[in-house]
Amino acid sequence: MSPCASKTHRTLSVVIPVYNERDTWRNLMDRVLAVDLHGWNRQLVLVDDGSTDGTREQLRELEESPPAENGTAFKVVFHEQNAGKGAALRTGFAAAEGDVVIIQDADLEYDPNDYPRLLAPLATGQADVVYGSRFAVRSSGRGYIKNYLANRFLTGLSNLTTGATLTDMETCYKVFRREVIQSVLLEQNRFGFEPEVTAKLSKRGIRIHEVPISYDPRTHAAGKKIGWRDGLKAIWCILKYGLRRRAKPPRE
Ligand SMILES: Nc1nc2c(ncn2[C@@H]2O[C@H](COP(=O)(O)OP(=O)(O)O)[C@@H](O)[C@H]2O)c(=O)[nH]1
Ligand SMILES: [Mg+2]
Repeated sequence: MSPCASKTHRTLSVVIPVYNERDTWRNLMDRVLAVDLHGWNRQLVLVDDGSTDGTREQLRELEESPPAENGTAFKVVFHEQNAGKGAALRTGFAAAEGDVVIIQDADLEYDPNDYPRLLAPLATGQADVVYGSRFAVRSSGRGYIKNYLANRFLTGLSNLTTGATLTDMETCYKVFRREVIQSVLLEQNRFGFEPEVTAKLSKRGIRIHEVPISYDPRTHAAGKKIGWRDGLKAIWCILKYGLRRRAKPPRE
């Protein structure tokens, strides 16, 4: 079913955290603008996370003269200092105004052509939250074997603590009804965001719907920044948020 089958002219907010991505963010933005969303309007929310490689200045120019794209609104927000992907996302979610919010990294690892397939379960009311899984189909790229194994391990550990049955908890493509993501109190500033949001949604009894997506992994030389320290932090966050009990209602 096409994403607009049940309702047209809804808006998708694409939240893009950007940190030192001068070689990719513009190309990424063009790809986001080129996707056929079958009637959805678009809002792009770009959050510069204190870039020091020239990206910040480029984004200032975009803020002053955004491209005139039909049905697309632009918001550019700047962090004074680098604060991390999680912090950039919190800023982006607060600025989002669409019906649905998707997270889009500013590199070219994920393909915006997957948006219609990610939006479909939300458009039909089947789901409030959708994750794009890189590992649900074998044809998708896997990147470094160490990253692949770390992702599988972290997803398995996360499932054990939340009761979910995800195949890719660490995926960038997380899509939410805006009210849902704006109602989650988030505190992790860096990559701890992924296990934190997954655990907090699961604890609320929100089922996360997964759809397969494609993945074109980049190398460290091409700018990939995530490392083993982020993996250790993810384990800590899975245990911290996953093992935390649901808040009990106060006693009479
Ligand atoms: N690594 C990193 N990425 C950040 C930060 N703030 C925002 N981002 C953005 O968050 C996204 C994810 O980062 P990335 O390095 O691509 O992660 P990776 O591809 O998994 O290594 C990218 O769009 C970054 O530009 C930060 O402090 N560190
Ligand atoms: Mg990336």
